[in-house]
Amino acid sequence: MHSGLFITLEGPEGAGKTTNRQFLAEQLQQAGYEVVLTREPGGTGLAEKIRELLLAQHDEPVAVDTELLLMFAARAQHLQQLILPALQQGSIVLCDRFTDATYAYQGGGRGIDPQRIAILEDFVQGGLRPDLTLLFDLPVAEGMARARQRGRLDRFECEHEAFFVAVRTTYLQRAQASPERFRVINAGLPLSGVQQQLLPVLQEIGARCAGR
Ligand code: Z5A
Repeated sequence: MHSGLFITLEGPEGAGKTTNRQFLAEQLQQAGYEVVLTREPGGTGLAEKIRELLLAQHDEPVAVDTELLLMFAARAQHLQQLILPALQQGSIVLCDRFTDATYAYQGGGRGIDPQRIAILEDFVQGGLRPDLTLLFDLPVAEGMARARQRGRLDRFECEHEAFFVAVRTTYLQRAQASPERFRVINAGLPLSGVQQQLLPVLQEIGARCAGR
C-alpha cells in the first residue's frame, strides 16, 4: 500500500507523451503537489543502461524473449529504486511508458502471448498497477513522421508500419477493456487542443489526491 498516485503516459512514438508529461508536471507542481517524473525503459542509472541496450542496433538479432526480459529487468530496478519509494512518500509519479507498452510492443508488435507477459507482470510488480493511464492516441503515419523529423532512428523506430499498427490496436483494445483506468487523448490535434483535453484529467487527479 502507498499514499501516492501512479500515473502512466502511453502511446505510439511521437505521440507527445514527453511534452505533455512536462505540462502535467508544471500544472501539478503549481497546485502544490510533489511530482516525480520518470520513464521506461529507464528511470535509474542501471535501468538507463538496460535502455541503451534495448534501443541500440546489434550485430546479432535480438530474440523477442531477450527483449521482453530486459524490459522487465529494467522495470524491476526502476520499481525498487524509484517508483515504490516515491509512491510511499506520497508523490505523484508521472511515468512515460510502463507495462501497457510491453503488452503493446512485445505483445502486439512482436507477437508474444499476453499471458506470458502477465506472468512477468505479476512476478515483477506484485499487485502494483497504475492508478491512471493516459493513452495519447495518434494515427501511425503521423507518429512515424514526427519521430523521423528528429533524425537518427532507434531499433524500435526502424520497425515497419504493420508493427506500429499492431501496437496502436493493442493499446486501444487495452483502453477499451479497462475504461476505469484509461483516459484516451486525441494526440493528433495541435498541442493546445491536446492540453485542453488534459484539463479534466488534472481535475480528476486533484480529486483523487484529495480522497487519499
Ligand atoms: N518499449 C517497449 O517496446 N516496451 C516497453 O515495455 C517499454 C518501451 C516501456 C523507447 O520509448 C522505446 O521503448 C519505444 C517503445 C519501447 N519505442 N518506440 N517507438 P520512448 O518512450 O523513449 O520512445 P518514443 O515513444 O519514441 O518517445 P518519443 O518519440 O519521444 O515520443 P513522445 O514522448 O510521445 O513525443 P514527444 O517527444 O513529446 O514529441 C515528439 C515530437 O512531436 C516533438 O518534436 C514534439 O515537439 C512534437 N509534438 C508533440 N506533440 C505535438 C502535437 N500535438 N502536434 C505537433 N507536434 C507535436
